Amino acid sequence: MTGDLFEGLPDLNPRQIHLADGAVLLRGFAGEVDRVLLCAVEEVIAQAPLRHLVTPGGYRMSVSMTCCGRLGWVSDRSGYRYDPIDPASGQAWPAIPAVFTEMARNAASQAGFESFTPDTCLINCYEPGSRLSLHQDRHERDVVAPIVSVSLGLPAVFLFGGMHRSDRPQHYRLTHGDVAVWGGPARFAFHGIAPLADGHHPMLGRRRINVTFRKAS
Ligand code: MD3
Ligand code: FE
Repeated sequence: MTGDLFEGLPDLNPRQIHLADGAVLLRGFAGEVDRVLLCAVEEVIAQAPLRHLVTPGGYRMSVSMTCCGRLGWVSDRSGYRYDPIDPASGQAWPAIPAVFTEMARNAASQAGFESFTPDTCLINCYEPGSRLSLHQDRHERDVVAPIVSVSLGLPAVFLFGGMHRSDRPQHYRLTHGDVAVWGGPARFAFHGIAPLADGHHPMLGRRRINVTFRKAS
């Protein structure tokens, strides 16, 4: 009967947070599969090592990254693009581990996007001080499909802006196991990650890993 006491009171620690039209944060959604996800990340990194991209403007990014799936995100003097070949190996990117696809599909479904099948994953690795400046993700061919992200390791401050770079971003703390689904109008919001604070995570030490799942091709 204790349930009655709390009925009608706002949930002060919700697991599913509505961020914007089409954007949902699923707190701890990947908490139970974190080890399996990290094993899969390690498998990808063994075949396509993390690297610091150099922006078309000549700056080395503080975040290191790699990819798996049909396409990968590459950058050189000619610009940014999705490419079926890993320039570091001259080979195709590793296949998407089954556990990635399943987790992304379940999260998308939870957020109301049925039958999401990602074909491309980006893996970002942050160390203390690494940051990702405000940007839009608009190079994917399928822009109706959402992007799903999972955070592992050290917590980060996620900056969620509006449709214009100059819109003041809202701040959200993303912690180990948090999954977010970005669809609808939110798909084109400016977003970024504030410089990572130092710390220690039991599984990842001084690192944060973010994996995003997309339909890019
Ligand atoms: C909102 N990654 O890989 S994940 C990226 O934590 C990227 O590494 C960040 O931005 C990271 O492009 C943020 C959350 C995220 C991912 C894609 C989005 C938020 C998004 C696309 C549109 C709007
Ligand atoms: Fe992004």
